[in-house]
Amino acid sequence: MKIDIGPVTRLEGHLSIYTTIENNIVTDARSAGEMFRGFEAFLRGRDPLDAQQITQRICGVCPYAHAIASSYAQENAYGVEVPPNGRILHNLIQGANHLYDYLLHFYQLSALDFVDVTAILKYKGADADLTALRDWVKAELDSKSPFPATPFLPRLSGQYISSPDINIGALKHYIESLEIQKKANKASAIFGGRFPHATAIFPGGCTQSPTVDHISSYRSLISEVRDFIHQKYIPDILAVAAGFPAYWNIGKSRGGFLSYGLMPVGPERDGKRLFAPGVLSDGKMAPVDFNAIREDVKYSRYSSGSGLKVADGDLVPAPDKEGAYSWIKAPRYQGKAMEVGPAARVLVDYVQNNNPQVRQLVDRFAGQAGIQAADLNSVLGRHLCRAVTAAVVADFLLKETERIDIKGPYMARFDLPESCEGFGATEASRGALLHYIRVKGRKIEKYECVVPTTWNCSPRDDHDHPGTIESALIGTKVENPEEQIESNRIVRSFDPCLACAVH
Ligand code: NFE
Repeated sequence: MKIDIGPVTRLEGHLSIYTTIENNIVTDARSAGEMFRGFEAFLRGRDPLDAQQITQRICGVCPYAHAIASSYAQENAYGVEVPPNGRILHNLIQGANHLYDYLLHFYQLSALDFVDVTAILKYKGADADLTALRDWVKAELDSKSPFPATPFLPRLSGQYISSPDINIGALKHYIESLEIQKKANKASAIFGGRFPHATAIFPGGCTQSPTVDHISSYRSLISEVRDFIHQKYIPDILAVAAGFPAYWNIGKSRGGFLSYGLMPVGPERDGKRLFAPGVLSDGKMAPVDFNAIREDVKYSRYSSGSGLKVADGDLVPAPDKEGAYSWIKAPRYQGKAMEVGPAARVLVDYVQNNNPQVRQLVDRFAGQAGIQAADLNSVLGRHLCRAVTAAVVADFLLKETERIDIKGPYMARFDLPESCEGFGATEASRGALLHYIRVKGRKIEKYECVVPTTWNCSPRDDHDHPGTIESALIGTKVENPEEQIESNRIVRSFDPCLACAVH
């Protein structure tokens, strides 16, 4: 039986998931991005120094990651030496965006897969936000309109959290988290200039000088976000995990794990990072080699060559291509699908024993849940790894502010070469993000982005091997094939962003 569970809601953009179900098991799954963008095509011929601005428009959720990857690529291409303040300001802007993004993903996009929103109907307290929520939910249940006025109902059938206290607490945090996300965005805008789409990020640093006032405002906002992470976000994730332990075994991807490492901690762009880069495949760790990445398009709506290296990437749209079912390309590392994102980032760091705080948090939470590190490859694992990243990043940002030298330079001086090329790699919230720039005659000759959701939501490759989410869905047992709350939970655990995936 073929069931289309798309367009999947509570994610960014247009994602269709086509499943085949036999005896309540997903025996096949196809992930399809439904909209063409074309950034790589219209970047050609532009001024290279506009790239970190233009590529931010790929997405309104993770714009800074694109600006940072673009800045790194340009620094690499132009041979820029980045002053310590430049590195720190990049990190402060990018890190605050990670914190915002994890809270948004958990509370607004994923929690309602587990939290019973109808528990609010019994709420008798005086909290104005919660009584408003109660009235909304009640109106929605009473109304027979097929077009709901709020994001809460209708919902998929399945088991939800039964404890009224946990449900009401999580709904309260759902509302509070909106204010906290605003604080994270304000913090990044202090140095970035605005949210989204920062004006101040530039290759080699930032156009906004760090003053004592800026630093103390930033610190106070991030401290509030950090408190929320520890007091509400992490306990809520652990409560969901305790209520749905089967989800440590549901949604396992079947390729490797790729992380480019997040945030340089020293002056070297390619030196040590807060989260280490690496490829974890068949239980073995290896350093990342950009030349091992190829993008297949056998099942993607492009007539350009398949299996091209990043630096040779091409983009010729072919909407009616025979057999193609997605606008997303199929990136592969040494021919293999890779999961990217929080679980990959944490596992790659954990296995290399890079960051002691990562190891300590993973061991503590895994001990509480009675799981092994390998079980982080799961629906709950991805949620938990976002929380681990958030805790580590928040502490790091506060320490980074202490390392700013107010009198030091915060931008690099450089000349734009006539011709050059460079790679820039970072971890966006959703995973490994790579930009490549080639400049000729001081204009962009080629620009390529290999983006987290492109890896995770990729279709079949040239050898007919499934993409990461496809592989995580295949084999899943579903109670109700028409609705598949299990498949929805799996897809959302990756936090897909289709604007990024197709770019
Ligand atoms: Ni549009 Fe993005 C992130 C990037 S995901 S959200 O995080 O890069 O593919």
